[in-house]
Amino acid sequence: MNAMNFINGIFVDAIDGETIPNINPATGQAIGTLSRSNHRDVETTVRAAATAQQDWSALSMLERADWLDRIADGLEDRKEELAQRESTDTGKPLALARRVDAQRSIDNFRFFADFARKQAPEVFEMSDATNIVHRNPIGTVGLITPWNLPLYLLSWKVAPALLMGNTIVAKPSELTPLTATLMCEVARDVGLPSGVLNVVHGYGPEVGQAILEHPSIRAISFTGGTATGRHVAATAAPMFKKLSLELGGKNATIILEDADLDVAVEGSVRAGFTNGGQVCLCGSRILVHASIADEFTAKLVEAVESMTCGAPEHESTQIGALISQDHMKKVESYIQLGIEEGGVVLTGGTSEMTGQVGPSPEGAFLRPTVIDGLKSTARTSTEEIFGPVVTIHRFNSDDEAIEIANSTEYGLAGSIWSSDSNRAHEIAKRIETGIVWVNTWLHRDLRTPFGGVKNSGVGREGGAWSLGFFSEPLNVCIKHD
Ligand code: TXE
Repeated sequence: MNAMNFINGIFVDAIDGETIPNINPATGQAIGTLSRSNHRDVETTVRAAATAQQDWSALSMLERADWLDRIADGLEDRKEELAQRESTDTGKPLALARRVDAQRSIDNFRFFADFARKQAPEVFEMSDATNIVHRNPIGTVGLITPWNLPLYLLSWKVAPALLMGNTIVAKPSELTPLTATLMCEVARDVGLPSGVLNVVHGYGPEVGQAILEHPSIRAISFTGGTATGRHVAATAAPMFKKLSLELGGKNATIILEDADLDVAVEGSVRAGFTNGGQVCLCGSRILVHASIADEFTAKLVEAVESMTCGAPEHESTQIGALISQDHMKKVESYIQLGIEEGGVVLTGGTSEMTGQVGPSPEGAFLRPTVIDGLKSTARTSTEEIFGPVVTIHRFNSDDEAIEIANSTEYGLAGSIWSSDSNRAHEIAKRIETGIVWVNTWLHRDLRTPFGGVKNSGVGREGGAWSLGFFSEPLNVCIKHD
């Protein structure tokens, strides 16, 4: 199927008529095309979005919350199709796409609708005056999203942006256009006013760049790689656009010597290999207390070797294809680098080492890989690989674990596994990061702040943080008579 732009309530080709092939990474086959848009398409879209903004912002937040519920209902009706499209676009297991991508995309709309209904007026009384804080829309906002959790991450931005009265110009990853298209079909079918939600497809340096540069787009919410994020900031910041950047991660999974080993192994596998390790929150560096390291490592390798890899459509598949052949080559080059840096591959490796995993030789399949013996400062241990590869590091004290955890340029997430939650909490407070889980991973309460420090990004999204980002507060101070 072909993914066309959705502008002013209708699906249209790019003005220049150009397209990009869309490849299913599990088969290597083209499954359709997407529009290859540029600044001309963005110009048309911004005009539509600006026109729609007046009526949309005139609705109350509660009326807009009802629209979010209608979109959620529409997505729910097409949930299976949503999961199928996500799996076909990304190569991820269909079961995962159902459980995570489809479900959480729906949940994002529902969550923000409910959250809006719980908002209390922001009023600050003085002895002689009353302050009333209004949350005004920003106007038209630009949303740029990656390929790893396509609609999940896009809906995480779309829902609060709409709720706060903004209109949207969104650009999904050129590798995964299909579910953004489904969301637009739903928006059209439920009757969302034209021009409120617009999607333009194409390459980052072309249509993405035009969004960054357009003077009428007053805020950019971006999720993607750190290098792209740096470019986004350099382009948008001098125009004083509001910026939210959710970038890469190289997160530590810390196993203390008092952890329940079976629970820690299961958690480490989940943190390391969910979505083939292609989640910015994945725990790709496992830090384990030296006294239990051998036992833990043996159990981890056994668990990883029992994972089912292969055809995304099989119910039992835990690891499907990576996003593309190019990305797989990048991941393989890191495994090779790990070997050159002195690492020992305990299981997995490059496809040359392990042979064909998936159903098709054209598919981007790679066995989950565990590398031991690397210095914690090695490139393989500190750079984001974004694939099914974890490295193991030993520590002898809490201080040493914290030092290793903090020794990357990233600071997005992490997890600590221990039977002493107070001790784990004390360690968590000293990790330079945005979120730490204790004895769990990816356990999300959507009211909490989400985002990173250092090169993992700027700002937070989630609950009140999202409402804050997608609005401009206006304080009215009224002097009492
Ligand atoms: O991301 P990009 P890529 C990491 C991961 C991965 C690396 C590169 O390490 O290997 O980033 O992945 C758009 N102006 N993450 O290349 O390029 C692009 O079209 C405006 C982490 O896919 O950052 C896409 O829509 N937009 C991550 C979006 O930016 C531009 C998830 C993200 O793509 C642009 C994905 C430009 N000049 C990758 N150039 C996470 N944190 O979850 C590109 N884009």
